[in-house]
Amino acid sequence: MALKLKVPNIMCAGCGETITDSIHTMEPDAKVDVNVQDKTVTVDSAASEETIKQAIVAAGFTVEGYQQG
Ligand SMILES: [Cu+2]
Repeated sequence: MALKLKVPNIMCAGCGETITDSIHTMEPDAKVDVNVQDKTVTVDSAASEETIKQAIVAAGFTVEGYQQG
């Protein structure tokens, strides 16, 4: 299941790495793709959207919404 999350406070590639690391802490097998320009995070994993959202929030970012794809 792929999820695309809008994370408006992504500012640079470093933010993307922080988010990716946080998601991998909870879901080591997740495929994470951060688009700094669009401020979106695409995650392909078996985890629920709530788990992914929590990982992003735990890293200090805000999730504005998500769509299942
Ligand atoms: Cu940054």
